[in-house]
Amino acid sequence: MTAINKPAILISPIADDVLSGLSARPRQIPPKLFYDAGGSRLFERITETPEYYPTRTERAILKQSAGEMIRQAGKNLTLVELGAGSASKTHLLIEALLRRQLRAEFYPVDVSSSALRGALATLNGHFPRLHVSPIVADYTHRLPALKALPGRKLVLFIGSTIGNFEPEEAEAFLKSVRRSLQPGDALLVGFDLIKDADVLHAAYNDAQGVTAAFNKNMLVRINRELGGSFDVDAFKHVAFWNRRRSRIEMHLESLYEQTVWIEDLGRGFHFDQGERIHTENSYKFNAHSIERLLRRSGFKLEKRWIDAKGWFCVALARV
Ligand code: AVI
Repeated sequence: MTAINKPAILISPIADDVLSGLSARPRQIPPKLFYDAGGSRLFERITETPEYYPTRTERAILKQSAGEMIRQAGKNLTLVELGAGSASKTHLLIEALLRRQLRAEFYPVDVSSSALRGALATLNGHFPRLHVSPIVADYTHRLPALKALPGRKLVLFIGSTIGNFEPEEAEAFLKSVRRSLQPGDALLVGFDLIKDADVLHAAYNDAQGVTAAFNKNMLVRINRELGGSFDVDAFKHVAFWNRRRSRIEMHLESLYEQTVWIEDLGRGFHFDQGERIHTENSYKFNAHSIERLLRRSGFKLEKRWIDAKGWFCVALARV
């Protein structure tokens, strides 16, 4: 008898999120779906637009105060970076660390193995006294066993990614980081601060339209990975400051009444004119909300560094 091998059914890992998100009311697609290779490149381009201040402001704070941050964190540090990507801003902290320690261990954690490979190559070239051990993991689901690592840990969560979590998710996530650490270990987090609505609005509506392309890339990705038939020109990028909830919201708004067929989901989705898909929240903080989030998560805020305009904050918290 000949065994008949059933063909494997290849369903993209984004299928569940897209099906449940587009079936929900209001419709929503989680922001993690932005970051395929094209989306990650578009995000890098956003950070270079004149309007998008967070990346360059955080970098300037690190440039100015990395030495103080490392001194404040303590002696004999082991660095861990969650969502390290290419670890480009981390160079500033590593330089400061290696001015105080002869050798150091660095554990960059990221879902993207290609980003980590890039980080490894550049860091090895730059810092011969640094031992880099990349960890490929989705740290939002399961943190690597940090307790087993040697020395006092300094966990970096920079880039204001904490703002892309819903408040209860941010607290649950920081609690899980807290549980993976020991007393005396430290956490360095980047927070984007509440500021003039015009500055916030411009940062998410850049004149070149890079953020719009980043937002619409979600539809491009669904077309490619799930056989979708989205006409990206039939949706417009919408981003606005929601003062009451202290967040920038991003949406994709249907310009006409239309039905979009998604082959791999075996169904169509009807959109009314003006109907939106909610794609991202980017929460902004103040001194009070930063202190409260850290305290509720089991950390004690120890020191903050803020730029002269008061636009961005890097906070050091202790277990
Ligand atoms: C990655 N994250 C901190 C960015 C932000 O500002 O919330 C993502 C982004 N969305 C639009 N522009 C940038």
